[in-house]
Amino acid sequence: MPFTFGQLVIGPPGSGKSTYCKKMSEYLSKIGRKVVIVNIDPANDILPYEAKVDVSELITVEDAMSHQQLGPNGGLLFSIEYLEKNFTWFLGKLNNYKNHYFLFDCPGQVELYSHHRSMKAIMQKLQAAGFSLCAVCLVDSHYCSDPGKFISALLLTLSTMLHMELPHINVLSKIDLMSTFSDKLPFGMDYYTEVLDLNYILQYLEQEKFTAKYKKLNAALIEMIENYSLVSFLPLNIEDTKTLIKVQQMVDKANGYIYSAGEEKSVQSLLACAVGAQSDQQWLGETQDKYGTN
Ligand SMILES: Nc1nc2c(ncn2[C@@H]2O[C@H](COP(=O)(O)OP(=O)(O)OP(=O)(O)O)[C@@H](O)[C@H]2O)c(=O)[nH]1
Ligand SMILES: [Mg+2]
Repeated sequence: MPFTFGQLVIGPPGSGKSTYCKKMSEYLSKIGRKVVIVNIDPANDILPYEAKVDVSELITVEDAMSHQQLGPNGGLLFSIEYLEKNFTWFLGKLNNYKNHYFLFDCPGQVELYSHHRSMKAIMQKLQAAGFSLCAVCLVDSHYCSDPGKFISALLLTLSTMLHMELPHINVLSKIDLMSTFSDKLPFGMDYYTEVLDLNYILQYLEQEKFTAKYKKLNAALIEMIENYSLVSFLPLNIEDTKTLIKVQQMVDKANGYIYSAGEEKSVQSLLACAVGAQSDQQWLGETQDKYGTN
């Protein structure tokens, strides 16, 4: 069975998921792919793109809230569970777009990816139906401005990677804004993207007036994150096509798109990825210089 390729675009609220789907779709269309954006955020009422498949045709958060007497968060979780129950409807909609590349724009409720079971179940069903997906997890670079926030973002990212069990690319979004808070960054961008020795950031946390218990907790969290050694990020400014291409190349490798048969540009893409891999450090250095975070 030939694979259908795509990206599951996830991350905390406001991290840039919908904007990423719009820009990635524009870029992929330019290089000749037939792209479909699927909105699976039932609270997304204003979309910056045309969603060919939209979960709000099935259910909206307002429906869930009023019929089930739930608050906004409960309504969202109910809606995703409802989508899981109505997977046949969902797959039917997706199947209208044979030979397309899919971008799934997701809600910002992070519990959906870190421990709730429905989103994972939907992805497993899609994989069983022939979809080869890569999770693209966007994290706002503003989290780097505070050591405690950065550690919590790392922890969330790690839990998401372990829970979703998908090929996974983490992205530090809005790096164009990093220079506006560079006075709060004790390290260069590579420290945050490569997740270098976290004991250094612990020292900055310890300068703050927190309790001994809080410091001990963070030391234990850091040790766990480092032991897994799974989390790193690609920097992205959505208006900087170079950074978008880098993400696309890594995603193509992760979901196997570059190895797909019948893809005209597969050799070209393979070469592009190989070249990218050789100069990763150089590329990161250039990006760091460009965004003034050295
Ligand atoms: N400066 C800057 N702003 C960005 C970038 N990417 C997204 N934004 C802005 O960030 C804001 C939130 O973007 P969205 O795409 O709506 O974020 P989202 O993750 O879909 O948000 P929710 O769906 O509410 O969780 C918008 O104002 C975007 O224009 C970026 O790379 N740089
Ligand atoms: Mg959105």
